Amino acid sequence: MKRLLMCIAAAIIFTVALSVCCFAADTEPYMLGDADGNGDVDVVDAVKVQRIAIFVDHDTDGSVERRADVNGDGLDTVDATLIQRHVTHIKTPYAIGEWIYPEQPTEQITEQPTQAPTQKPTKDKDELPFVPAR
Ligand SMILES: [Ca+2]
Ligand SMILES: [Ca+2]
Repeated sequence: MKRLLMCIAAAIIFTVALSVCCFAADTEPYMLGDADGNGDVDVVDAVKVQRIAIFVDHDTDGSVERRADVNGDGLDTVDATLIQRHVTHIKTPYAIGEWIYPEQPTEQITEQPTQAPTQKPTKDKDELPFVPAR
């Protein structure tokens, strides 16, 4: 039983840590089409996308899809083809090779009370204490 609770606690901690890491990664700038994240778009990126598309390689954290899904419909061989076109200087309608700067999360503005209470509620001196009837 104790081991089961430890496993559940570890799973919860891992999930929270992973979501924090993913959230942080989503705000980092990236080069569109740079599947391997080395700062350049070349044929290696196209091959990586092809390998993922045919399940030879894996995109475990979604970072490759984020960088290499150039047409925004999910990572597939079309993205690999578009990257190959960019590498061979054939024009595409996508911003392959350009840096993408995701919007930074904005701070939540919470409504502040307009005026703090200035006076404590007072008890009426003439008010008699409640005495239950017997
Ligand atoms: Ca690359
Ligand atoms: Ca795509």
